[in-house]
Amino acid sequence: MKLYDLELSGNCYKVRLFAALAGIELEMEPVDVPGGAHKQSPLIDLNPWGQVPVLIDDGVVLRDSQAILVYLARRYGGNQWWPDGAAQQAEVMQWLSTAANEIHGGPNAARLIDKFGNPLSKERALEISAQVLPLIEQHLGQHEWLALGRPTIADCAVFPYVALGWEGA
Ligand SMILES: N[C@@H](CCC(=O)N[C@@H](CS)C(=O)NCC(=O)O)C(=O)O
Repeated sequence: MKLYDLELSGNCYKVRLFAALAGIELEMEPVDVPGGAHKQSPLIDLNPWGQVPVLIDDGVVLRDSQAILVYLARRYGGNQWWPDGAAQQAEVMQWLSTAANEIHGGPNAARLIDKFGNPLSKERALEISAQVLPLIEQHLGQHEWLALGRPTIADCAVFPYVALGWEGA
């Protein structure tokens, strides 16, 4: 199983974190994103979005860290990480959406501006961060884990950009 990876990427971090916790072996394929390799073949053929992470496993090609987490957990991780029940799956899914939406637009965007010079609105990134981070703080003040009272891929999706948040404070 091959992961097209960028070490500094929080989205790639999500996949590496879960793989490490679940004991899934990844063949790492570093992508020279600063040099533009993600916009060229072979990456662009695998992911027309021109982004990492990309996972290849057994003929399956996947982009998007949340989708990769669901795939890996479902196929290799067991029920504890991605449960079968409708309500339980939706509870985890709420947090995957938070990672892809508010955390992406908040702490991730602020870090992109400060660390990589991306031309995004810092004001807007901090505004979104100021909305989402207290909600996470409040939730974790009352729950040990984000969903289901145990570690799930929700934690793997949310943790990296929150932990790296100080790089875009
Ligand atoms: N929704 C995607 C976003 C992926 C993404 O934004 N990847 C960044 C690295 S963290 C990237 O490849 N950026 C280069 C670009 O967009 O040109 C995910 O969750 O994996």
